[in-house]
Amino acid sequence: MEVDLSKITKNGRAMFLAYDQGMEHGPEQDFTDENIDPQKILDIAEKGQFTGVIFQKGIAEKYYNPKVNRVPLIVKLNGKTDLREGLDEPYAPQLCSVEEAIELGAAAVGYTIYVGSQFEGKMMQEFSAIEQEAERHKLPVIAWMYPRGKAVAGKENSREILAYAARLGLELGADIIKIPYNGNKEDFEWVVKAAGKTKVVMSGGPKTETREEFLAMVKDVLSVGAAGVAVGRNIWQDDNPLEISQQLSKILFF
Ligand code: FBP
Repeated sequence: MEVDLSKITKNGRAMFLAYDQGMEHGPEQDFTDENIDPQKILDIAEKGQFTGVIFQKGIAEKYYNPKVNRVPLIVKLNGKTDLREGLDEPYAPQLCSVEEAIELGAAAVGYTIYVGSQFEGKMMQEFSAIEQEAERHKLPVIAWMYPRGKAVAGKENSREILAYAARLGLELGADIIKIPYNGNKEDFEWVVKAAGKTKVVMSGGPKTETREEFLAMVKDVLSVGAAGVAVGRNIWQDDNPLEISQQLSKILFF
């Protein structure tokens, strides 16, 4: 059964603000005095009219108030740090349940699968259990489909592996997949086709040198059928996050 995505999309398009990098990369790598404060990111998500803000449960619990905040909450259910050894075979354990996410006010949940990792099977199993539970609550599930690990080393951004990851998302029952763009429109068109009825959103990656570069990538992926973006650093590391949010919103919705 197809789940209703209207709470986390506008005109069928998604504009999600990702803010789980504190866990994934650590404060030194990504944050300034300004954007280390989750409240500031929540304000950007609200004022920038994002269709979802992505938090881990701890930030959701301390900063997000479903009675006050209008931007829909997407709770990331698994995660890992950048510190562990053996990162060439990554595994991000589940840290939050679907039920907990619902109590926090979630309109959707997210989970990363490192496609190609030695622990891929474990993540596929965890994801499947989440998907089953979320479906019972009619809650959309977003899968971060990230090729990683020795089996795909050097091929993470290839058309073949990205399309494989996208297809896996469809076959596992994801409602939306979030996947990197390799900069080649034709490749991404194939990725979108591989995902079938599962919607595809572009994950942002590190901040590009210019805004134009980032916005051009957004236009590219939309032109070949992507349903939007789930981005973080390119927004909240910008000198004027609200201005770039408005530019992004124009591209997505007008
Ligand atoms: P960005 O737009 O900042 O890249 O955020 C997208 C995202 O998927 C985050 O949700 C996550 O924290 C991060 O990228 C993971 O990046 P990576 O696995 O490449 O280090």
